[in-house]
Amino acid sequence: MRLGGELRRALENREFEVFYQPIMDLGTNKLVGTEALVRWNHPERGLVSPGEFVPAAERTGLIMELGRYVLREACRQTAAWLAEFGPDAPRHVAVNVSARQLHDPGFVGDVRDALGDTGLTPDHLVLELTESAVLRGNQVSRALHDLDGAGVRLALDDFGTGESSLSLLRAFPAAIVKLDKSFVDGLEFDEVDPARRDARQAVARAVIQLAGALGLEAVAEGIENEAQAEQLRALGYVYGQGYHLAMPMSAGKMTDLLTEQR
Ligand code: G
Ligand code: G
Ligand code: MN
Ligand code: NA
Repeated sequence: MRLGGELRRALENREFEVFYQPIMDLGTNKLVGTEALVRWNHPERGLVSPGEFVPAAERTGLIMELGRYVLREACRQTAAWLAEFGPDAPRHVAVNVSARQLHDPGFVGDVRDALGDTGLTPDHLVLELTESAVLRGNQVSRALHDLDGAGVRLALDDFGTGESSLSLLRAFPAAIVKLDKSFVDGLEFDEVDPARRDARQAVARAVIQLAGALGLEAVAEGIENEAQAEQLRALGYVYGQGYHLAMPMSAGKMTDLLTEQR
């Protein structure tokens, strides 16, 4: 079966599962939020990463239905954690949104419905968008302003890798920038090529300064060791995400973690 057809079958069979990766306060090491990351529990292949099927879902348009499922499930689960764990629950969930979803005229309505039906208030939801998704057209801009007006926060994902970061940040109601992991990777040292490390530090510093000047929160992604976390703290980063801090995990595993930390 071709991937497109297989994805439709998988959606019908409820083979997609939402994992959650903690977003941490780098100073206190407390969990502040999560990023929702979809996984495919394939009957033969096991857990399949979104890198392998999100592009196909985008091509076939199935991303619309899959995206609605992830959004709704992430809102439902986060509302449940807030009800069960109160102040110890993650304060927000960040959901990735594809360009194709953002261009759909029904997208803002889908977001409102997901919030309304699950009872999650908009201040607990973050939508992660890439620069290239945001860069296209007036209708997208209108949708983004509507979402911002509704109280949902918008994050620019993979920040620093896109085409026109600076002008985009002025035109777009972002609340959060996520420093791309390519700038965190090798931030701590590079014995072979120290200039490479210096260049990354310069980008990481520029992004935190820009965020400060524009009143945005910055989250550093892809932190894989303590030396990187240390560097980021020294540069002024408050929030971080990465395998060193916590892996993406199932909702059940996250609930166990929240129970232990309570
Ligand atoms: O294979 P890997 O796990 O690295 O792939 C992660 C990619 O898939 C990231 O770019 C991430 O943003 C994207 N992704 C994860 N979950 C979702 C989702 O629910 N919707 C969309 N559109 N992209 C997702
Ligand atoms: O494009 P986006 O930023 O949404 O991608 C998130 C992806 O990065 C997810 O697939 C997630 O599993 C992955 N990820 C999270 N933390 C780390 C990390 O520390 N190192 C690497 N290489 N990938 C990470
Ligand atoms: Mn993301
Ligand atoms: Na990213």
